[in-house]
Amino acid sequence: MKPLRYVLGLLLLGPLPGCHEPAAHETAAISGRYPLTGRVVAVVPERNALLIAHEPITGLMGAMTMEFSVDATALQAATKNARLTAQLVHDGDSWRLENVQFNPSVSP
Ligand SMILES: [Cu+2]
Repeated sequence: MKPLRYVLGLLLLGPLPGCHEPAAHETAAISGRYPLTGRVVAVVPERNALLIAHEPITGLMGAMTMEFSVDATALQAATKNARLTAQLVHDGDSWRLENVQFNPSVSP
């Protein structure tokens, strides 16, 4: 019996490093963009990354806390506990956020 989320992952995306078991190597190069909403848990400047507690991403992964690469502008603007929206970009085997918008006024 396969969990529903595993089946959805196969249909829509394929393997997700750190989130699911790799299912098919040939899908690793598929790129995609997904809207992401979450909260900054920590700023990780040594890896140009933010540790983010993100909400479920339909067809991709459930809610969890994980690191995403961001550009220098987003890194400098980020503050702990800030709410944010962004585009999650899956490019090959890298995961990064683009169009990061911080919304500190939005209640958690
Ligand atoms: Cu995740």
